[in-house]
Amino acid sequence: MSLLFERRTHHADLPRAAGVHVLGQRHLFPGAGAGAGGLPPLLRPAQTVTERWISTHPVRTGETGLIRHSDDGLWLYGEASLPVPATGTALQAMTHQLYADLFRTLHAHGGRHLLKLWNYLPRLNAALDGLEVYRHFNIGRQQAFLDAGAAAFDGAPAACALGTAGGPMTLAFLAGPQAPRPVENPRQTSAYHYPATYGPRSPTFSRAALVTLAPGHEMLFVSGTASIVGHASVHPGDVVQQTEETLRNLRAVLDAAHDQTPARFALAQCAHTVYVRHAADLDAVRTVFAQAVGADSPAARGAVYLQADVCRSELLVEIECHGDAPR
Ligand code: 3EB
Repeated sequence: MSLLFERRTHHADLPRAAGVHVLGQRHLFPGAGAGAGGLPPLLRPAQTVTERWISTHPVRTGETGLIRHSDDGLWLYGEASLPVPATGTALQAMTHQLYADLFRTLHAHGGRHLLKLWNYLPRLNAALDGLEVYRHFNIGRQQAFLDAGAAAFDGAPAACALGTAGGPMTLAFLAGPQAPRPVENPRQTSAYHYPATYGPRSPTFSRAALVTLAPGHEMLFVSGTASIVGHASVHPGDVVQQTEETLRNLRAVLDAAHDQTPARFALAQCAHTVYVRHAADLDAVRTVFAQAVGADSPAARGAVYLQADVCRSELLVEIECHGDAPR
């Protein structure tokens, strides 16, 4: 039972081989206002992108509380989207409810394990009742992990958290039959151990999650990665150096993964999503990225660039990716 990822630039009725089933999908739209659907707007490629997680087995869909999910018996994809409340405590409570429903979903499916989460919040860096939206979110998220008895520190899933201009808060996740093997980055403090200067509760994610897709076949989900060394943001105001630092971090995460598996992942072969805070920085980021992975590599040709706020206001770029390899 295989899990596959595909990305296409035409979303209307993609022709697909018989026996291939959509576990989860999202459409990424270009242009201002596209974020109204709860996802960041697409900067590149120019046409709408459809991303799909597909299965070789039929999927069953359902709803658990706020979560809509689909399951092929092994891999479970879920999503939720809802308006963000107007106070900090209500935002914390809503985040907690979303994650509580997510953990209920996993429980109702035989105890599936979170592999990767995508979190999109409107006005991520704005202050709400004296605390950043992202920091309120971190409070509700960590508490929900603790209340569910899920790994909130070592063993947390891979994730990303980005900001949109408006619209609903959107969460999507992939879960699987086995707990992922967490990977940390020796160049960075584990995010779940960030000091309290970054918020009262630390973010809940591992730098990457190593997953066995099938015997002899591994997948690495690399979390959103930015220009952070130790726990400090570096190169404020310099998007080129931030992109270079981010790439050093991505390479360090892959190196750390290679200490845990004989599989060999390559940045040049991964599917990347590049989040750029300022649309005007797109070309500068693309140039650095293409140079690092090779202009003709699958990574450079397939990368998707989205315009989004990164979880610290001084960070201008964040890159996440995933890739598979035989072991
Ligand atoms: C960082 O390294 C950058 O809160 O889920 C990256 C990936 C970041 C995931 C999250 C935040 C998250 O801290 C921000």
